[in-house]
Amino acid sequence: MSRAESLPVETVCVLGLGYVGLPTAAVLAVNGFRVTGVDPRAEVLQSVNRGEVPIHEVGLKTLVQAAVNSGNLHAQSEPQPADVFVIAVPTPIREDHTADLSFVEQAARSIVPHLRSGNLVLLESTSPPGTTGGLLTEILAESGLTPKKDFFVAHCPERILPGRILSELVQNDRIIGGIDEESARRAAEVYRRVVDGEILVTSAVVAELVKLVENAYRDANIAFANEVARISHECDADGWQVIELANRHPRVSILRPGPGVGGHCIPVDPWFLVGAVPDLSRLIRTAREVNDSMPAWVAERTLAELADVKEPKVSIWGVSYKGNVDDARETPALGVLEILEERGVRFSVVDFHVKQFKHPLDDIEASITDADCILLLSDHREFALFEPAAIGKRMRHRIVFDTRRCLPRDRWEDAGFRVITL
Ligand code: SAJ
Repeated sequence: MSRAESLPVETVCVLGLGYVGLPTAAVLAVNGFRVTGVDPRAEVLQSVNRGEVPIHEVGLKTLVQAAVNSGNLHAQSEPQPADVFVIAVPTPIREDHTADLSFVEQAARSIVPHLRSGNLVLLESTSPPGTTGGLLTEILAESGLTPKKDFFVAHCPERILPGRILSELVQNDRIIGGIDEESARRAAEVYRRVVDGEILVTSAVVAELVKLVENAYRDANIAFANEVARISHECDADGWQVIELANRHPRVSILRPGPGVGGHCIPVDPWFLVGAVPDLSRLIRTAREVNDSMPAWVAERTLAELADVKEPKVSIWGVSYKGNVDDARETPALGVLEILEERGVRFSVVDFHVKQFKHPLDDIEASITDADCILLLSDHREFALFEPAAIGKRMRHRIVFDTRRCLPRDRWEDAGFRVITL
């Protein structure tokens, strides 16, 4: 079989301009590729083409501006012919925890009419094992072209951490999994032009599993921390101290307990493993269940603290899924607030990063005035800077439940607060 020639890559079409696709498109553009960014959302296209960004991420605006001003990045609603297609669309789970691959399917189908001999298609979206060599390649083959001969496909999972996207995009090692060696070789060539980290080449299914295992590992470690926190609570011990002291052992490294695990990745990706091989992924499933039980536990502990207070009011500090990011979708805060609401507890939410939320966002003064308890759910850096004495003066009761251990405990206790941690 004679393969399509490998010509220097000049044009790239990135499908999906979200947390992964937009920074990826911008980094490719400032490195000399001519990039078309594709997204169905008109408001995203408009803002990108103006050199603005619809999401808050350190340095992203400057990068997108540079990319657009260089003339190398343009956003539009439909794909167009290119040397390389990069798919960076969401892969959520359905209610029943099965993978929803409809965005990958749509993206692949939208590439089909533009697919040409010699093209390379890269799947960055986290996907269940077998997706790249199966579903994706099969849809692309509907073009009439032959995979591994006319066109090439690789899974290059994104591994960037929201809050550190730009540095991690360039510095992280990249796993490149081809449906064959030639696909992997071609994909590695592209990433080598923009990535400082090492390029590690493997098969598509190994790359799929590596990405899922990374997030399942983090989920299990957080679940372990959460379980330790709950066991310690039952034993009247400080769970944070237990973890901190255990971590002084040279071979122990437990993550931080919290009000639950949010975001679009860690609570989702482990289910792809459970779905693929349910009988063999018992630990991974249990970790998910432990982490999913945390919002209810936090809500119940809050209610228990307020049991003797008439018509309590809670000031909620932070609702994003983690500290210092503006993303409140899939946040554990929603689960906590749902229970408080069901029990008729009044609450008022403060978040300096989040712009849109299910509940109204208040200013700090309004939120703490006459409050009986502060319930801190996201560790935004600003919260640690507040003067507890001034906060306490406005409150009815001085109770703070710091689920992230973000506040300087001594200062809050000196100001007369009862400080609760997990
Ligand atoms: N969390 C804890 N305790 C911890 C660490 C995190 O409760 O010690 C919680 C956070 O508050 C948050 C959730 O876990 O609710 C997830 O946050 P995260 O910072 O661990 O991860 P994400 O979802 O922002 O990004 C992860 C990263 N994966 C790993 O670190 C293995 C990132 O590298 C991936 O690229 C990203 O998922 C993704 O897109 O898959």
